[in-house]
Amino acid sequence: MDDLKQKYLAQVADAGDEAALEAIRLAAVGKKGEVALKMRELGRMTPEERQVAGPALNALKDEINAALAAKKAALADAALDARLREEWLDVTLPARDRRQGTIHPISQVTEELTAIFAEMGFSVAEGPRIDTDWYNFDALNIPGHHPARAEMDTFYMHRAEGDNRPPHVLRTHTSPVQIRSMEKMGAPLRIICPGGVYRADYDQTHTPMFHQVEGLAIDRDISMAHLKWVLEEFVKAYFEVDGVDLRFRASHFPFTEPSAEVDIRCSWEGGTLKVGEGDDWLEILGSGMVHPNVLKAGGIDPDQWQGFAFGMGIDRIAMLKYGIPDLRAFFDSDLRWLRHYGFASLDQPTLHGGLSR
Ligand code: 2NM
Repeated sequence: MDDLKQKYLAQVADAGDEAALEAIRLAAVGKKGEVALKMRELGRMTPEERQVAGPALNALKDEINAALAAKKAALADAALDARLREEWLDVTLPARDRRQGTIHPISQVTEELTAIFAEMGFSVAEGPRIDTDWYNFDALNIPGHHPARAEMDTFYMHRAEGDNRPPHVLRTHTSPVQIRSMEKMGAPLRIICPGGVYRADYDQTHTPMFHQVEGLAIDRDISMAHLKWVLEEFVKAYFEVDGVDLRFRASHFPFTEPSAEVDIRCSWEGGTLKVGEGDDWLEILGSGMVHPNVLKAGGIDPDQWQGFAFGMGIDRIAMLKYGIPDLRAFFDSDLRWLRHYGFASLDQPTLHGGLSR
């Protein structure tokens, strides 16, 4: 028995992998292994002999099993150590300042306006780009016959024949996110919703996917005066000028009443845009007081709460601020364009550190 023990413990110690251990286990303590064969001899022994040999064989079996288990654990530890040595990575290495990639102007401008509105107490809300026509249209007081709903402008998701669920669309504005936010968070509410939107349109000034930011402020007694102040602060901070004139022109949107389009005073002298001086006017956004039907759709009582809302094109205000002439180039992924108009990846826009450098 001592020979058996020496033999198998030595084999276990020498085993290089799990397959070798399994072979040893079968040969030693498996059903047809050497220890099992010895146990079969117990039947031919005298009771006195059996009383000595039985427990000794069991102890031998236990000892070999324990050695196998210990070796298996040791092999796994060694394998893990090897992997850790192999796959080691120094996460404290400083970032390379070589400009490999750049931040796209749309991302840059989104960060800029997020910083500006955050300072005024607005948080960022996001939602799905594919939504039901209820969130995209009905909840926004856009009736079934409204031209904006026409197949021409809206991308409708394909439905299999016989599938009678309400239609899904690619959102045509970020307003459905505002309805979802009203439902989720209730009033008072102060949010901006930046993100990609879709309309079936393609020419010099339109791409089928573009970016919008919409703002919404709901409280007990919010008025157009609050809207005007917020927009003035935004325009000054965004265009990095000390003063600006805004012009509110009466307009119409289904989701606001009254509604206004907002122009800013500017000059185009020498072909470059200067905001806050000159005799030209530049339309940059639409706005108004949220229609009671829209508040109701968001689960907010229009007798208790009111709010203002506005929306503008991120791509468009990016072109204006950074002198980018062609909208379509935004989505061409041309590396030369991205290097020219892109922003350094480590410069985060902040109001104290500067929005743009
Ligand atoms: C605009 C113009 C005017 C707007 C309205 C809402 C909502 F969901 F709160 F009713 N969000 N955004 C709005 C109002 C958008 O874009 C030109």
